[in-house]
Amino acid sequence: MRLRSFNAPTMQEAMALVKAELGPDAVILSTEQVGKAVKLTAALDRDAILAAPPTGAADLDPLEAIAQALDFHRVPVPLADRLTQLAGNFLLESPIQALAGALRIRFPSQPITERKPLKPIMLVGLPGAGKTATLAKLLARAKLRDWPSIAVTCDLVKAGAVEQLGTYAKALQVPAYRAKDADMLRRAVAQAPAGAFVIIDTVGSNPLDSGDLHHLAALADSVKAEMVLVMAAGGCTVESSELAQLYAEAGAHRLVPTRIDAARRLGGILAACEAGKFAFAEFGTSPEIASGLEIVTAERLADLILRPTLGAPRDNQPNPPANAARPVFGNTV
Ligand SMILES: Nc1nc2c(ncn2[C@@H]2O[C@H](COP(=O)(O)OP(=O)(O)OP(=O)(O)O)[C@@H](O)[C@H]2O)c(=O)[nH]1
Ligand SMILES: [Mg+2]
Repeated sequence: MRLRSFNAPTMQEAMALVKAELGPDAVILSTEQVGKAVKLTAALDRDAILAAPPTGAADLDPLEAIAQALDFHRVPVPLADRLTQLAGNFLLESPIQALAGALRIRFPSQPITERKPLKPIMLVGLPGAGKTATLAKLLARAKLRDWPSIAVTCDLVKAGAVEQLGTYAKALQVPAYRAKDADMLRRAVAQAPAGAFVIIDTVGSNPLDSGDLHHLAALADSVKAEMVLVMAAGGCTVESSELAQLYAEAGAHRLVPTRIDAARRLGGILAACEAGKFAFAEFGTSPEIASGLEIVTAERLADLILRPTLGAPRDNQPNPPANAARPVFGNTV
């Protein structure tokens, strides 16, 4: 069996190298993100690979395991078929590696806190989606990176919304502003030191109401902000994808799925991401502000998708015991 590793900036380029060097019969054994490059390990002798003992929990045919899992999550059939087909290119040792390979191609990952955003980030989404909690989690991550930051809320409607932001901002020692319209938002954002991370909260919106979407687009436009959709996992796939598409049409390009820890089925957020042609930003994986936001790799997402059907328990982040030290919000909640 000839084993070879290939490094390239993108998966497609790595695949092209494999094909050029080993020919069309090469089998992808593993994929790995190494810094900004993709490392792909491939082999030529397919029979030898098939004869090797499986490394994962699955004694099932890997593609069958993937198809079953996608069905369990109610992933829309055309998307499930495409993912399974793509996963076939990453045969055959573990279904997690194969599905991760497919997810990496289909769902780009662009975390907000990987490098300091050049534009203000404006979080939008349905009422209760997790926008304000996500704002606080992003601020906490920015704090860890020593980024100067400011927070602005445009939610002057919900009772307690300003106080909610104020509590988070005070704990993180981040200046916080309220803005009831585009003019005030412009003035608030102008207070930010040069190069600061600017994050904007919005009132829960109704994407079926074009007035709501126009209002969000006007707010974003007034400060050249990037709209980021926040959406709770576990929703109906059709509903999630249709609503996501409306937010995409209003100008959102990235998606923060929240409540991953409390969702049994992830088809809704996969369908939403696909329908809106979004990239995944961070994922909300617990209500904890200090630890509830994760950069979810393709492998971790594949693991989350496959776990229920492979029979393994969900590996949720455990909540810390009530008396455990909470690094950022120790005295505020
Ligand atoms: N389990 C879990 N709960 C979360 C997560 N993200 C947010 N929440 C909870 O979801 C609830 C709503 O969160 P908010 O951040 O207030 O939601 P919002 O979108 O700002 O709500 P509105 O301002 O009313 O539109 C809160 O109880 C949060 O703690 C998550 O990733 N996991
Ligand atoms: Mg809110």
